[in-house]
Amino acid sequence: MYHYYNKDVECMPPEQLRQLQSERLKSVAERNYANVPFYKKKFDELGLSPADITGIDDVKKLPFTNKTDLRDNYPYGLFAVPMSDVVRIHASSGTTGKQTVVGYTRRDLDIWGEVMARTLGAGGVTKNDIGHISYGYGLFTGGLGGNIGSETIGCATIPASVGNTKRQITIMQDFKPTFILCTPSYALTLAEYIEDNGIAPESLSLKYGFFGAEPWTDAMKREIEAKLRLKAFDIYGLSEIIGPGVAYECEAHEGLHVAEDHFFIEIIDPDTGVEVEDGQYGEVVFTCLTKEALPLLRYRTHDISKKISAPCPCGRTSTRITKFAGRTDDMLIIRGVNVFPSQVEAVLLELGGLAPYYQLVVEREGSLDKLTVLVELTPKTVSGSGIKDLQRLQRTIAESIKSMLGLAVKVELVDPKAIERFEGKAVRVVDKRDKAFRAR
Ligand code: DLL
Repeated sequence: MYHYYNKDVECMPPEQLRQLQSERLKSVAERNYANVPFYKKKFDELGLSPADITGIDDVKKLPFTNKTDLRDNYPYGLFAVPMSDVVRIHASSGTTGKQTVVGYTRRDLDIWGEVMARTLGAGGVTKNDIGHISYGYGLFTGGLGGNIGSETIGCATIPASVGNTKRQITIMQDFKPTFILCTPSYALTLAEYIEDNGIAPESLSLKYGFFGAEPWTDAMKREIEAKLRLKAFDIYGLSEIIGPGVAYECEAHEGLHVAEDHFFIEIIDPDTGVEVEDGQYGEVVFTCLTKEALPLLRYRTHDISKKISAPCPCGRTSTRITKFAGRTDDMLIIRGVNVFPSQVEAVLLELGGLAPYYQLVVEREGSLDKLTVLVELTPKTVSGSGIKDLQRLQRTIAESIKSMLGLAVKVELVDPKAIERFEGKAVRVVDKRDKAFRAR
């Protein structure tokens, strides 16, 4: 049996959904043209009038929006409502450049509550559950996004935020939350803490966990499920679109459902901007259909996924996409081979005997790029292996990565706990090359 927060909308007949999207697209094109000078200029340059947008297929006529457009119009230049209608501001720091500022009207917050409630509801959460939110509260959208979804369903909600792992575990033991939200890397940190301190995972009474904000593999998911004894769900989103709640996994665990009555999705070839064939990987692009404060048009996420055309057994009708492989800008190009950290993660966790912590270090030696994979051993592997076993393990890892990626890498085994632990998003790549050599 599948669960839903808003079954009527989530399982709406496809023609009705298209009709709704068409009406909403017309309205959002008009609002942007009338209220955002940046979009008016873009429309005018393309010789496009809002009246040319007559249905959802006309989305292709609209201009793309890039992160640089938000930065160039920092902080509020792309807002489509007066500041007096804005009730919340978030920002995403990013790794380079100025931060990106996003705003919400009261109605935008209602939409956020709705899509996050759908996300949690798809995992089976009801108002009888208790939620523990361990995403950061603050300008990052994870904490308050989880919070609004949990409260919208009517769950008792614990705004634990990140950090102080010992305290988090005590809260879980005492307050008995039944679900948790945090990054997959922090879920592993929590799992490690209870393991190290001899705490039984059952004493935490968690039934489900909603993990996202960074790429993670199915192997990582199995690891988290086994260690925390819960069902793990992938949740996706980005601040520019609304925060978490843009797409979510259901109990079929076969990809993510996009909340497409609010966020229209296209998947394009990042080089040409043209939509790829269904089932091909490409860059995900979203158009906000209902947002008021920042209704971005064709926002280029740099995230890579593909559409799944077969209907989902759960009956949801909106577009379903595969788990995210990574971002175009996380992709390393090493001697011509494209490498996503998540591919290395999948290899490592399949092998067994290794801790789920790793880091990719890229250096340039002469004219060649060199990739070193730091792999953390588990205490059990360390105590139970001699030098020869460890050398064999090192070779096996290098060979498995070579057969998966077609790339020779150097593998370094490191002691348990040698790799940094993260409370928020993990840093998987250390790029020591000069900027000029990075394929970004
Ligand atoms: O990370 C919003 C969020 C919070 C999503 C909590 C899920 C849970 P930003 O900080 O703006 O927003 O970062 C957005 O994170 O473009 C992806 O590259 C990445 N990302 C988010 N969710 C996933 C996921 C939040 N489930 C960027 N899988 C996005 C892979 C993800 N990558």
